[in-house]
Parts: sequence; C-alpha cells; structure tokens
Amino acid sequence: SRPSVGQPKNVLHCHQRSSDPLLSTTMSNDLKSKFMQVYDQLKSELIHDPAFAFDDVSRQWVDKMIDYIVPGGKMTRGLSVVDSYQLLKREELTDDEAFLLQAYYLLYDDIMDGSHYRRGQPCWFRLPEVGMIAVNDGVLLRSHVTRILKKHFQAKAYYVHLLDLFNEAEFQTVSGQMIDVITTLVGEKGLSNYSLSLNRRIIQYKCSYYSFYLPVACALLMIGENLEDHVQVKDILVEMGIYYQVQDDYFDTFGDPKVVGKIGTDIEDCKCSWLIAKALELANEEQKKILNENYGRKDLDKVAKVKELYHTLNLQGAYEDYEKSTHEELITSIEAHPSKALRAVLKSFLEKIYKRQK
Ligand code: DMA
Ligand code: MG
Ligand code: MG
Ligand code: MG
Repeated sequence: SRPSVGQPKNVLHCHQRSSDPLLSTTMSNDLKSKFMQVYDQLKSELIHDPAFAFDDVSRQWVDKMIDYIVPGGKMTRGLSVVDSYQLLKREELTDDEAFLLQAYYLLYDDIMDGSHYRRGQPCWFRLPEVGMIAVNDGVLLRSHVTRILKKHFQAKAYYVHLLDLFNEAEFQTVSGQMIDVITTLVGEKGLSNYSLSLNRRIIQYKCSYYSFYLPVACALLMIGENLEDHVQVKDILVEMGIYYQVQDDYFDTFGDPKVVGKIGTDIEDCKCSWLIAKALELANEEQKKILNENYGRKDLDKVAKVKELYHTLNLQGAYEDYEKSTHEELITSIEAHPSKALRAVLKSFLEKIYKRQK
C-alpha cells in the first residue's frame, strides 16, 4: 500500500489553509470571510431542507459531508467567479456554485482513481462509515448545485443560459473523466498510443471547461454578455486550463504531498499524464522498454523505477521549459484581446497559477 503522510488531518490541513498563494495574493480577508458566509448560508439551505427534517441523523450526515469535502481547498473556481465579476463590473458579488461542483467532481475522481488523500485528509469515501454511500453524496451535491441556481437566479434573464452553461461544462468534464479512465485500459497493454496530444485532449475536457471557462462565463452572463461573443476568451481560458492540469500532472510525482495535500496515483493508475507522455517523447528504445514494463503497476518497486527514469530524463527541466513557453504564449494571446477589462481578468488568473506550487 501507499506511504502514509503521517498525521494528515492536523499537519496538512493547517498548512494548506494558511499558505494559499491564491487567497493571500488576490483575496482580501474580507472577501474570503464573506465567501465563507455565503458558503454557510448555502449549506444551511441544504441541511434545513424538509427532506432531512424528520431526523437529526440525516441532517448531521449532510452537515459533516459538506464540511468535509466542499471548503478547505484553494476555492479557485468559486473565487474566480467573484474575481471576474468584480473586475468586469467593479461591484461586489459572492457566489459559490462553482466550488460545490468542484467538490462533487473530486469526490468521484478519488473513487475512480483509488486515491487515499485529498486536501490533507483521507478521501471522503475512505472513511469507514462512508464507503460507497459517497456515490449518493455526490449526486446529492450535484443536484444541490441546480437547486442553488434555481433559488438565487431563477428570476434573472440569463437563468436558462446559466443552467445550460453548467450542464455543458459538466458534460465536458465527465466525458474527459471517462476518457481519462478508459485510456488506461489500453495503456495497461502497452504505452504505444500515449502521447502529448492524447494527454492534451483528456485534460482539456476533464479540467479546462469547468475550472477556467465556467467561472468566467458565469460572470460574463451576470453582466449581461452573450457567450457567443466571447469565443476568444473561451479559447484562452481553455489553454490556461490545460496548463493548470499539466501542473497537476507534474505535482502528482514531483509535488510535496504536505503541500499539495494529496498523494499521487497516476503512475500506479497508468494515467496518460503529461509526465509519461513527455517521458515517452524523450526516451530511447531501452528506456521505453523500462517504462512499458513498470508503468501502471501497483508494485512500489516498479513505481520507483518509473520515477527514477523521470529524473534521468530530466522531466523537471522539461516542465520548466513548458511553463515558461506556455506563459509567454498565453500572455501573447491575452495581449491580443481587444477588451481591457477582459485582459485584466485573464492576466490576473494566469499570474495566480503561474509557477504555482500546489
Ligand atoms: C482531476 O484529475 C480531474 C477532475 C475533473 C476532478 P486528477 O485525477 O489528476 O485530479 P487529482 O490529481 O486532484 O486527483
Ligand atoms: Mg482523475
Ligand atoms: Mg485524481
Ligand atoms: Mg492529478
């Protein structure tokens, strides 16, 4: 089994909450606490639903489940909505469906990936009393997203577009998740079809749309924009999302679990991650053979052999080059956008994720 990270609940969790670069650089404490107030309100709306009125057991379950998996992350997506809206309209707004959506994707992702830790604590489904009840918890969270949208945005002219946007983003994400997982069935028989272009296709779907496009698109709808007029913004955000997930793939092996709050499973799971795709591109025939023999196996010695080869191939260096050139390309496409406000939104997001450590 996987190495333990010691006392995750105390050590990792505290670390993560206190040192978030995103929150500390761009969000005032005031906005953070306001954001958490909205979280509390939305949570209270759910736990006081008549569905749970007849007994305390179900209410406590939902209370605990939501607190366990919804806050505690970087809250990037939820805060991005607020951030974009403020930059575009210079008004205040707090809103957090996007991070509820994130909680439910992660809940399923950890089950699918057989992960053990998330945000410095054991994955929700790993708790002895939870197990496969987590499957239903995920559906509950997802349906609550739609209910929040209804309760708070039903009267708005853009309501139907907002619903459609969430649904589309969700379709893209779960399609990406499906491809991410079924690709490994082929990979387990041999890595010959693993490539950077396959990795790009997977991560574009599973990560970009909901993590980067969705929050900004929400803000655009709220200020009365038509999303069809913002294809250029969408393309840039999709590129940024791909970059974000390449970083995630890199942290899976090279990140410090104490900092990223999770323990990587990509090598064991035979994922078509950026690292293996890049490694295959750089490897000679002999090294490719080693990768084919050791990648995608639960055996710790085999995992170690893959990591050793990653070092030999200097994937850290390749990653640094990738970061640098992607940053330059993104800056160039952002500069080409005609709207000053949107350039500011896009640049602020890029600078938040550039060279992130978690
Ligand atoms: C995550 O991919 C994608 C979604 C849609 C949650 P991943 O399995 O690499 O994420 P993590 O490293 O956080 O488990
Ligand atoms: Mg996954
Ligand atoms: Mg995962
Ligand atoms: Mg990952």
